[in-house]
Amino acid sequence: MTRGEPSKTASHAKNEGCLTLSELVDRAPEMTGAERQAILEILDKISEGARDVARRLAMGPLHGLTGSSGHLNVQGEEVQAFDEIAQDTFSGLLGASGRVAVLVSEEREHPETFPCPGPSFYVAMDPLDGSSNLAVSGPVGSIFAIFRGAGESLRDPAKAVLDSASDVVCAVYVLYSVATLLVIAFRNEVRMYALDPVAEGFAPLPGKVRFPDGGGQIVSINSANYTRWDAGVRRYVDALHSRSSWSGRYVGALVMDFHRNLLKGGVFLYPGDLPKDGKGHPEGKLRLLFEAIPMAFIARAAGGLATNGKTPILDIPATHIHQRVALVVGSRERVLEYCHLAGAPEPV
Ligand code: AHM
Ligand code: MG
Repeated sequence: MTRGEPSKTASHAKNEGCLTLSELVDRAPEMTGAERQAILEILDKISEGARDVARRLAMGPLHGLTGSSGHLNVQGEEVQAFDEIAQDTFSGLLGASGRVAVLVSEEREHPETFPCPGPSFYVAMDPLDGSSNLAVSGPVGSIFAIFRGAGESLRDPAKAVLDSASDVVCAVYVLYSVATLLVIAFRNEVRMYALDPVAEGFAPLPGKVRFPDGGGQIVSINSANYTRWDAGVRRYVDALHSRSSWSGRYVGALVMDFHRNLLKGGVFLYPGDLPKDGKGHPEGKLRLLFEAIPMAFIARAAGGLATNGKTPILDIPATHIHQRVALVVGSRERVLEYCHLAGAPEPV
């Protein structure tokens, strides 16, 4: 694959509504020429890593790589073998790009810093989201937020990333499922690319990605936590149960659940839950930098909304790299409905 130019072998690539990566970056708002080149190179590295991770995931069961690595991560969660493989793959590629000055990851306690001669960016990533699904060959993902670097000396890289977290330039997720999809958002549009495993490149799919008209009817939430939610969330779920016009769908991999709701219409929720038997996530389970901010940015670019139930996700101050938040993200209609029924302020 030529740098920044996804494979065009798939038939849909001939459609006029398709954009190569470089065409997409050229249309993105508010960037200098040098920044566009840097972003294109970062996206190129993410594509290369996604292609590699997809190939290795497909071989995972044959190599016995579907279980735990035997370690716990910084947050005390079991690290799967593929969490480490994806971490090393993306960290290696992004670090060597000369375009990423700081990389923070769900899998690393501290930021990594890299030499960066020109315009630089900071990247936050969840290298393998939903990795517990690998035990059953279920879908998983990778998530990236790209922030504009402040261009200062990096005496405190963690602070530099936190200070830049409100300045998202681009957000990306990769879905590894029956197909491998790359979904890229700038402020003005969301585009989708599919991996052609024969040509070994990503080919563009036609058209902008938007939540469907009407906002859809799908609700994705882990209902096993019902008794540990606050009254507003329980009221919302109770109200859904008295209706016929909704469907519950939950895979347990944010990328998959979000992606379905983006294409079909719906909302994903992971609210805070009160601790019980030593388990629980009172602030929410998902991470602000690695999961909530990139998905909120993509949702907004696709016409949707995201909130923690009090504040729009993209307005929450980032105070800690591994900060957790409650997350309600999806179509505008479904998120506003949640706010109405749960008694939460509207995130607009
Ligand atoms: P991970 O990034 O460590 O895999 O954890 C995040 C995952 C999300 O993908 C998913 O939405 C959520 O955790 C599922 O959690 P639960 O099993 O508690 O429903
Ligand atoms: Mg995750």
